[in-house]
Amino acid sequence: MSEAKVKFESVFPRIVAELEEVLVQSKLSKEAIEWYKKSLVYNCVGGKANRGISVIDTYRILTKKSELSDDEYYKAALLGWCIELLQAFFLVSDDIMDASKTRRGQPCWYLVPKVGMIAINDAFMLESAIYILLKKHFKKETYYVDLIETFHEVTFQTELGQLLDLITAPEDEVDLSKFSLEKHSFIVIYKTAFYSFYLPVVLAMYMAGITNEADLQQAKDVLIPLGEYFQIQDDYLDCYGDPAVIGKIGTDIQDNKCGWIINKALQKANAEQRTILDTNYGQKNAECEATVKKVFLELELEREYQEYEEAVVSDIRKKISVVDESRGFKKEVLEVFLNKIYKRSK
Ligand code: DMA
Ligand code: MG
Ligand code: MG
Ligand code: MG
Repeated sequence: MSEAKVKFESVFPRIVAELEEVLVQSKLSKEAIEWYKKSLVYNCVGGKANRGISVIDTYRILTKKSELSDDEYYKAALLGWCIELLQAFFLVSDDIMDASKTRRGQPCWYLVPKVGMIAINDAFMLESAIYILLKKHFKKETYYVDLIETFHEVTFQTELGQLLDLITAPEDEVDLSKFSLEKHSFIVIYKTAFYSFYLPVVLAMYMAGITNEADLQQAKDVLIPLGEYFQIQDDYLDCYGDPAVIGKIGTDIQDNKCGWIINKALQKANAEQRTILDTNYGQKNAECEATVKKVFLELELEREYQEYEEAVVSDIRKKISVVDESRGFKKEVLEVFLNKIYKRSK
């Protein structure tokens, strides 16, 4: 594990203790307190924590400080953990809605014995923790309201994205003619790019005091395409990734998802292949899924993906190269982000 991640994770027990204290103050039973702690640990730890660590990396770059004081580190890490809590809230609910089986190499939270649909309330409580922590640590800051508004706006954008993702993938009505790469792009920008890419950077910008409208816009102009690329990687890995490496078993084909791979397949398929896709995509059984994957193989979508990746990365690098650093924003923030995800396999 990287040094940055070890340090970031070492902060988490303190966050759990702070949240536990709120329940103690509210006189909750020991059983309830233990439940919440278990949900926090199970759902927040064990991932890559890229989003959370990016807040700290970005803050360091923007303030030009290679070493942060303990206090400063804790504050940046808190914002990072607030994103990880938001992510946990989305993932617990996403796994129920997508009928997924595993996450981060273990059963999805709703599949853990005795949890079941209590996971829905647990998801809400993961989200609520964000605002408890923000109030406790940032209430006195001039940018407190900006933090809260940003979390609320980005949460709503993600929920809009999840709504589109779900209604574009009805369980009982497979109609591939409704899919398109344009729809896909819209869905993934909303469901992934805002909270995974724009949010970590904008939080660090608020903390560093670099909040000129033009700089927020510059950040967004690169981070949204970067987030779109990241979700296309996620779509690719759903089909071609190794479950032992990505920690989850792909569900997109059986779930009738309007993912990148099927959209590329639809562009390239001949009439015969199209018929096979029409009858096998979105069916809840492994044979149909395997048949779909066979067509994907014929269509050489892996090569298609590699070409896409090179093209999009070169485009993003161009966008980064014209970023204006005169007001305090830094290209390096974006370069670091891109390098973290380029050619990722998990
Ligand atoms: C991810 O969509 C979006 C959110 C908001 C969790 P997804 O269902 O493709 O994610 P995963 O592949 O991790 O289940
Ligand atoms: Mg999912
Ligand atoms: Mg999903
Ligand atoms: Mg996915």
